[in-house]
Amino acid sequence: MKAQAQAVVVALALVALAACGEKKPAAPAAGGGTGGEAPAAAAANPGGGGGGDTKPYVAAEHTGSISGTVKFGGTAETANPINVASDTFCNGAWPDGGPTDPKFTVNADTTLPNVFVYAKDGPQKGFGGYAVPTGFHVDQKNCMYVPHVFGVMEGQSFLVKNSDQTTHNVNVKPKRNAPINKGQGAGAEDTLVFAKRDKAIPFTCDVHSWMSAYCWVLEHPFFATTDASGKFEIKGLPAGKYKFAIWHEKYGEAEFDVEVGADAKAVDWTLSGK
Ligand SMILES: [Cu+2]
Repeated sequence: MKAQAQAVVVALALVALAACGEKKPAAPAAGGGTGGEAPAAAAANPGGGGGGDTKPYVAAEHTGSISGTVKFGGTAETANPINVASDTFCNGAWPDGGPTDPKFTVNADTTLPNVFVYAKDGPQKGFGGYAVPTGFHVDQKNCMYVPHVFGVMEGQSFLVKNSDQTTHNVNVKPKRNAPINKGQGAGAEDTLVFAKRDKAIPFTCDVHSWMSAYCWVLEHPFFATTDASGKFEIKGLPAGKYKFAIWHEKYGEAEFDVEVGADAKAVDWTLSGK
Protein backbone atom coordinates (compact mmCIF):
# COMPACT_ATOMS: atom_id res chain seq x y z
CA MET A 1 0.00 0.00 0.00
CA LYS A 2 1.19 3.45 -0.80
CA ALA A 3 1.19 6.60 1.30
CA GLN A 4 -1.55 7.93 -0.93
CA ALA A 5 -3.82 5.05 -0.08
CA GLN A 6 -3.11 5.52 3.59
CA ALA A 7 -3.99 9.19 3.32
CA VAL A 8 -7.31 8.24 1.78
CA VAL A 9 -7.96 5.85 4.61
CA VAL A 10 -7.14 8.49 7.20
CA ALA A 11 -9.35 11.01 5.42
CA LEU A 12 -12.17 8.50 5.33
CA ALA A 13 -11.75 7.79 9.02
CA LEU A 14 -11.94 11.50 9.79
CA VAL A 15 -15.08 11.87 7.76
CA ALA A 16 -16.59 8.86 9.51
CA LEU A 17 -15.65 10.29 12.89
CA ALA A 18 -17.11 13.68 12.09
CA ALA A 19 -20.21 12.14 10.60
CA CYS A 20 -21.05 9.74 13.36
CA GLY A 21 -21.29 12.25 16.16
CA GLU A 22 -21.06 9.55 18.75
CA LYS A 23 -18.77 6.62 19.08
CA LYS A 24 -20.00 3.14 18.51
CA PRO A 25 -20.55 1.34 21.80
CA ALA A 26 -17.71 -1.08 21.30
CA ALA A 27 -17.71 -1.97 24.94
CA PRO A 28 -20.75 -3.49 26.50
CA ALA A 29 -22.98 -0.98 28.18
CA ALA A 30 -22.77 -3.04 31.31
CA GLY A 31 -18.99 -2.77 31.44
CA GLY A 32 -16.97 0.36 31.64
CA GLY A 33 -14.45 -0.81 34.15
CA THR A 34 -14.95 2.14 36.44
CA GLY A 35 -17.25 0.55 38.93
CA GLY A 36 -20.48 1.11 37.01
CA GLU A 37 -23.72 0.78 38.85
CA ALA A 38 -24.48 -2.88 39.23
CA PRO A 39 -28.28 -2.50 39.09
CA ALA A 40 -27.98 -1.41 35.44
CA ALA A 41 -27.08 -4.96 34.60
CA ALA A 42 -30.45 -6.13 35.79
CA ALA A 43 -32.26 -4.26 33.02
CA ALA A 44 -34.60 -6.60 31.25
CA ASN A 45 -33.24 -8.34 28.21
CA PRO A 46 -36.10 -9.51 26.00
CA GLY A 47 -33.91 -12.36 24.88
CA GLY A 48 -33.66 -13.58 28.43
CA GLY A 49 -30.12 -14.74 27.83
CA GLY A 50 -31.17 -17.83 25.98
CA GLY A 51 -32.80 -19.56 28.94
CA GLY A 52 -31.29 -22.54 30.61
CA ASP A 53 -29.31 -22.31 33.80
CA THR A 54 -27.94 -18.83 33.34
CA LYS A 55 -26.95 -16.56 36.19
CA PRO A 56 -27.78 -12.86 36.21
CA TYR A 57 -24.87 -10.87 34.81
CA VAL A 58 -23.69 -8.21 37.27
CA ALA A 59 -21.27 -5.85 35.56
CA ALA A 60 -19.29 -4.93 38.68
CA GLU A 61 -18.31 -8.57 39.14
CA HIS A 62 -16.58 -8.90 35.76
CA THR A 63 -13.41 -6.93 35.17
CA GLY A 64 -11.79 -8.95 32.39
CA SER A 65 -11.18 -7.29 29.07
CA ILE A 66 -9.55 -8.08 25.76
CA SER A 67 -8.02 -5.59 23.39
CA GLY A 68 -5.77 -5.78 20.40
CA THR A 69 -5.17 -5.29 16.74
CA VAL A 70 -6.31 -7.23 13.71
CA LYS A 71 -3.99 -7.31 10.71
CA PHE A 72 -4.34 -8.69 7.21
CA GLY A 73 -1.69 -11.18 6.18
CA GLY A 74 -2.68 -11.61 2.55
CA THR A 75 -2.40 -9.49 -0.56
CA ALA A 76 -4.85 -6.62 -0.38
CA GLU A 77 -6.84 -5.58 -3.40
CA THR A 78 -6.59 -1.96 -4.48
CA ALA A 79 -9.13 0.24 -2.77
CA ASN A 80 -10.23 2.40 -5.68
CA PRO A 81 -12.46 5.42 -5.08
CA ILE A 82 -16.14 4.65 -5.57
CA ASN A 83 -17.80 6.47 -8.45
CA VAL A 84 -20.69 8.40 -6.90
CA ALA A 85 -21.36 10.65 -9.89
CA SER A 86 -24.85 9.23 -10.46
CA ASP A 87 -26.24 11.43 -7.65
CA THR A 88 -25.64 15.18 -7.65
CA PHE A 89 -25.65 15.43 -3.86
CA CYS A 90 -23.29 12.45 -3.40
CA ASN A 91 -20.98 13.77 -6.08
CA GLY A 92 -20.85 17.15 -4.35
CA ALA A 93 -20.09 15.47 -1.02
CA TRP A 94 -16.89 14.01 -2.47
CA PRO A 95 -15.37 16.88 -4.48
CA ASP A 96 -11.93 15.27 -4.61
CA GLY A 97 -13.14 11.89 -5.85
CA GLY A 98 -15.41 9.25 -4.39
CA PRO A 99 -14.96 7.51 -1.05
CA THR A 100 -12.56 4.60 -0.76
CA ASP A 101 -14.43 1.30 -0.75
CA PRO A 102 -14.31 0.11 2.89
CA LYS A 103 -14.54 -3.47 1.63
CA PHE A 104 -10.96 -3.31 0.41
CA THR A 105 -9.47 -0.90 2.92
CA VAL A 106 -6.25 -2.18 4.50
CA ASN A 107 -3.89 0.27 6.18
CA ALA A 108 -0.28 0.66 5.05
CA ASP A 109 0.87 -1.14 8.21
CA THR A 110 -1.50 -4.06 7.32
CA THR A 111 -3.92 -3.27 10.17
CA LEU A 112 -7.51 -3.90 9.17
CA PRO A 113 -10.52 -1.69 9.95
CA ASN A 114 -14.12 -2.96 9.84
CA VAL A 115 -13.44 -6.38 11.34
CA PHE A 116 -16.24 -7.65 13.56
CA VAL A 117 -14.89 -9.33 16.72
CA TYR A 118 -17.10 -11.31 19.10
CA ALA A 119 -17.14 -13.95 21.80
CA LYS A 120 -18.41 -17.02 19.96
CA ASP A 121 -18.11 -19.49 22.79
CA GLY A 122 -17.16 -19.17 26.41
CA PRO A 123 -18.33 -18.29 29.91
CA GLN A 124 -20.63 -15.53 28.64
CA LYS A 125 -23.11 -18.30 27.83
CA GLY A 126 -23.49 -19.00 31.53
CA PHE A 127 -25.02 -15.58 32.13
CA GLY A 128 -28.24 -13.83 31.18
CA GLY A 129 -29.95 -10.50 31.72
CA TYR A 130 -27.29 -8.47 29.95
CA ALA A 131 -28.11 -4.77 29.76
CA VAL A 132 -29.19 -3.87 26.25
CA PRO A 133 -27.27 -0.83 24.95
CA THR A 134 -29.17 2.35 24.17
CA GLY A 135 -28.40 5.33 21.99
CA PHE A 136 -26.72 3.54 19.11
CA HIS A 137 -27.42 4.85 15.65
CA VAL A 138 -26.46 4.17 12.08
CA ASP A 139 -26.18 7.14 9.78
CA GLN A 140 -26.31 7.60 6.06
CA LYS A 141 -23.80 10.38 5.65
CA ASN A 142 -22.25 11.56 2.40
CA CYS A 143 -23.91 8.58 0.73
CA MET A 144 -22.16 6.00 2.89
CA TYR A 145 -23.40 3.96 5.85
CA VAL A 146 -21.60 4.96 9.05
CA PRO A 147 -20.50 2.74 10.67
CA HIS A 148 -19.87 0.21 7.95
CA VAL A 149 -19.74 -2.86 10.23
CA PHE A 150 -21.45 -2.99 13.61
CA GLY A 151 -23.15 -5.21 16.16
CA VAL A 152 -26.30 -4.94 18.23
CA MET A 153 -27.92 -7.17 20.80
CA GLU A 154 -31.11 -9.14 20.34
CA GLY A 155 -34.01 -6.80 21.11
CA GLN A 156 -31.87 -3.66 20.95
CA SER A 157 -33.63 -0.67 19.42
CA PHE A 158 -31.39 1.49 17.29
CA LEU A 159 -31.89 4.36 14.92
CA VAL A 160 -31.10 4.45 11.22
CA LYS A 161 -31.13 7.98 9.87
CA ASN A 162 -30.49 9.91 6.71
CA SER A 163 -28.28 12.98 7.22
CA ASP A 164 -28.00 13.62 3.50
CA GLN A 165 -29.92 15.98 1.25
CA THR A 166 -30.87 13.11 -1.00
CA THR A 167 -33.13 10.09 -0.78
CA HIS A 168 -31.84 6.74 0.45
CA ASN A 169 -33.58 3.49 1.20
CA VAL A 170 -32.57 1.11 3.91
CA ASN A 171 -32.84 -2.35 2.40
CA VAL A 172 -32.05 -5.03 4.98
CA LYS A 173 -31.97 -8.73 4.18
CA PRO A 174 -31.37 -10.81 7.31
CA LYS A 175 -31.10 -14.57 7.40
CA ARG A 176 -33.07 -15.19 10.59
CA ASN A 177 -34.94 -11.93 11.14
CA ALA A 178 -37.66 -10.31 9.04
CA PRO A 179 -36.57 -8.25 6.01
CA ILE A 180 -36.84 -4.45 6.17
CA ASN A 181 -37.10 -1.95 3.34
CA LYS A 182 -37.64 1.68 4.22
CA GLY A 183 -37.35 4.67 1.92
CA GLN A 184 -35.80 7.66 3.68
CA GLY A 185 -35.98 11.24 2.45
CA ALA A 186 -33.55 13.87 3.73
CA GLY A 187 -33.53 13.94 7.53
CA ALA A 188 -35.68 10.83 7.95
CA GLU A 189 -35.07 8.29 10.67
CA ASP A 190 -36.45 4.89 11.57
CA THR A 191 -36.04 2.64 14.58
CA LEU A 192 -34.97 -0.93 13.91
CA VAL A 193 -34.92 -3.99 16.17
CA PHE A 194 -33.73 -7.49 15.46
CA ALA A 195 -35.26 -10.12 17.68
CA LYS A 196 -32.93 -13.00 16.86
CA ARG A 197 -29.23 -13.64 16.74
CA ASP A 198 -28.01 -13.18 13.18
CA LYS A 199 -24.81 -13.03 11.12
CA ALA A 200 -23.56 -10.12 9.04
CA ILE A 201 -26.97 -8.84 7.93
CA PRO A 202 -26.44 -6.80 4.75
CA PHE A 203 -27.77 -3.24 4.62
CA THR A 204 -27.93 -1.80 1.12
CA CYS A 205 -29.51 1.16 -0.67
CA ASP A 206 -31.36 0.63 -3.93
CA VAL A 207 -30.69 4.21 -4.99
CA HIS A 208 -26.92 4.07 -4.52
CA SER A 209 -25.52 0.66 -5.41
CA TRP A 210 -22.21 1.23 -3.62
CA MET A 211 -23.80 1.77 -0.18
CA SER A 212 -23.43 -1.15 2.19
CA ALA A 213 -23.17 -2.02 5.85
CA TYR A 214 -23.21 -5.24 7.87
CA CYS A 215 -25.00 -5.81 11.16
CA TRP A 216 -24.37 -8.67 13.56
CA VAL A 217 -26.97 -9.53 16.19
CA LEU A 218 -25.78 -11.28 19.33
CA GLU A 219 -27.38 -12.45 22.56
CA HIS A 220 -24.61 -10.85 24.63
CA PRO A 221 -22.70 -7.54 24.55
CA PHE A 222 -19.19 -8.93 24.03
CA PHE A 223 -18.43 -7.66 20.56
CA ALA A 224 -16.63 -4.80 18.85
CA THR A 225 -15.57 -3.61 15.42
CA THR A 226 -11.98 -2.71 14.66
CA ASP A 227 -11.55 1.04 14.27
CA ALA A 228 -9.67 2.93 11.56
CA SER A 229 -6.39 1.68 13.08
CA GLY A 230 -7.53 -1.94 13.25
CA LYS A 231 -7.92 -1.81 17.03
CA PHE A 232 -10.70 -3.12 19.24
CA GLU A 233 -11.53 -3.55 22.92
CA ILE A 234 -14.19 -5.59 24.70
CA LYS A 235 -14.78 -5.04 28.42
CA GLY A 236 -16.73 -6.63 31.23
CA LEU A 237 -15.89 -10.23 30.32
CA PRO A 238 -16.57 -13.02 32.79
CA ALA A 239 -13.28 -14.83 33.41
CA GLY A 240 -12.60 -18.09 31.60
CA LYS A 241 -11.72 -19.74 28.31
CA TYR A 242 -13.19 -18.18 25.19
CA LYS A 243 -13.36 -18.80 21.51
CA PHE A 244 -13.33 -15.41 19.82
CA ALA A 245 -14.30 -15.13 16.17
CA ILE A 246 -13.35 -12.37 13.78
CA TRP A 247 -15.04 -11.61 10.47
CA HIS A 248 -14.28 -9.35 7.55
CA GLU A 249 -16.58 -9.07 4.54
CA LYS A 250 -13.74 -9.43 2.05
CA TYR A 251 -10.78 -10.93 3.85
CA GLY A 252 -12.43 -13.83 5.65
CA GLU A 253 -12.94 -15.24 9.12
CA ALA A 254 -10.87 -16.83 11.87
CA GLU A 255 -11.25 -18.11 15.42
CA PHE A 256 -8.91 -17.77 18.37
CA ASP A 257 -8.84 -19.50 21.75
CA VAL A 258 -8.14 -17.02 24.52
CA GLU A 259 -8.21 -17.30 28.28
CA VAL A 260 -9.39 -14.13 29.96
CA GLY A 261 -8.74 -13.44 33.64
CA ALA A 262 -9.85 -10.57 35.81
CA ASP A 263 -7.52 -8.11 34.10
CA ALA A 264 -6.71 -6.83 30.61
CA LYS A 265 -5.65 -9.29 27.92
CA ALA A 266 -3.77 -8.06 24.86
CA VAL A 267 -3.91 -9.95 21.57
CA ASP A 268 -2.58 -9.50 18.05
CA TRP A 269 -4.53 -11.38 15.42
CA THR A 270 -4.00 -11.82 11.69
CA LEU A 271 -6.52 -12.71 9.02
CA SER A 272 -4.78 -14.66 6.29
CA GLY A 273 -7.51 -14.06 3.70
CA LYS A 274 -9.91 -16.45 2.03
CU1 LIG B 1 -28.55 5.73 -0.79
